[in-house]
Amino acid sequence: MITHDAVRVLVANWDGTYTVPSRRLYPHQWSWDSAFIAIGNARWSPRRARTELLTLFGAQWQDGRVPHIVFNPAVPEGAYFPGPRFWGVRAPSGVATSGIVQPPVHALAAWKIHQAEPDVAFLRRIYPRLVAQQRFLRGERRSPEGLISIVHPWESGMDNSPAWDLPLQAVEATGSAGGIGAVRRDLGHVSAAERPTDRDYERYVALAAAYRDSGYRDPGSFQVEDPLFNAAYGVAESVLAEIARVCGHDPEPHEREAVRVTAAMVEHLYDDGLFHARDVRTGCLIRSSSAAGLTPLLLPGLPREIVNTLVGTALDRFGLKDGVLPSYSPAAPGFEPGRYWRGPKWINLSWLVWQGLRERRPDLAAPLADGMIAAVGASGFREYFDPITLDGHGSRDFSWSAALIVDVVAEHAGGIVAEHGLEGVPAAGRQVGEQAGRVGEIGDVGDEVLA
Ligand code: 2M8
Repeated sequence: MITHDAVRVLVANWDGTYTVPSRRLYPHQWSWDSAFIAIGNARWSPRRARTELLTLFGAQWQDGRVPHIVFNPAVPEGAYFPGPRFWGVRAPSGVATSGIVQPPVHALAAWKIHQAEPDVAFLRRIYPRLVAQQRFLRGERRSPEGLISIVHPWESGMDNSPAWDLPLQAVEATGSAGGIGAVRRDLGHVSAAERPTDRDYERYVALAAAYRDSGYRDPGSFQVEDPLFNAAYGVAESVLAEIARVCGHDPEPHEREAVRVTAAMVEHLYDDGLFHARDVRTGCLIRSSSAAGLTPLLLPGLPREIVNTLVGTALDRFGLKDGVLPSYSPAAPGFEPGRYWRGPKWINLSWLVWQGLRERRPDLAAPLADGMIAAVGASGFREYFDPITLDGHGSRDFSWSAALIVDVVAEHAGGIVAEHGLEGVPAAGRQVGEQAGRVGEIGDVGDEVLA
């Protein structure tokens, strides 16, 4: 059963207080991965889901930023590049981290965990941390247009998107001794045809080094406002309003901020039926065909006519009705069906758009859910999938693919429910836990994190 297999992947990737995205390719804790993983874990072990988020926020910096990687000190430096020595920084807790961020989907995850198993004490504990995360973004990254910028393609989560090709041209690639190929670890696990080119990697490393050398303060030669990142920021404010209400805080500032950022996105990022990124350095829109441009569907306050136009774009340019959502439109130049973020279908991206469509267009949300299940049914819990053949690419046993499938199966009231239904999910967790001999609701998580 698909839920058993998914839980098995999540159990295998669990490190005691958090889950690695993939054992070999990504052997540490990643920020937005943990949010997606917690959403799936909430369905079978809410306690584990709470621990996942609290572990991540345990590495939050004084300024509120939540680093995109929290390094496991037990993993050798050479297992992942760039590792802790490259970033050269520690959180106040003492753990080594990176210094950049990822889309703030964590408030949404916290709220979903609470919905799966109400726990006001957990919400009270995580709320100030989520607020500090948003405050960092407003304080350090907000442009005069009122939008949040990212300073590295890695901060978008869609690292190798063709949308970044143009702004990356302004970045001078610094050569590394022996060539970047000598330090890249990813190519030891995944074929070069499925990963970014050396040239792109050189630019990623140059940008990260420059940001590091500025004390993680000054945006360097890459500064863009990304629709996915801003949609996540806006949804976080809407959800924080709900959390504030439960915790007895004032929801109004969050509601106002959600309305404000939605309006700024419509004014500055929307054009020709899709949201686009904007290059802060040139002031120009980067017109691309990235599925990031559909994720503002997540925003509850998005005007009706824009929702309708985005749905039209999803159908016409992305082939949504067949349940397939490529990360980049197959009709656009730059589309590559098997290369990381340049066209493949990713489960997290489908899930985000599915969230935005569930109430507004259940007729389209249902095939999208079927499409996610079909992809893992065809190729397993791969990191990404060819959107046409559903062939699997990138790493195997990839955590967010497993976790979000658990969530989709638990929620999706289609024909599949009888086979993999809601009751099946907690049962799968229990059974896999028993088989693994160490995973259950009690005693499967580090108590020090929950204490
Ligand atoms: C990928 O990014 C990392 C760098 O952060 C990498 O390629 O080494 C991206 O898909 C990113 O969105 C994801 O969070 C990370 C771990 O799954 O892998």
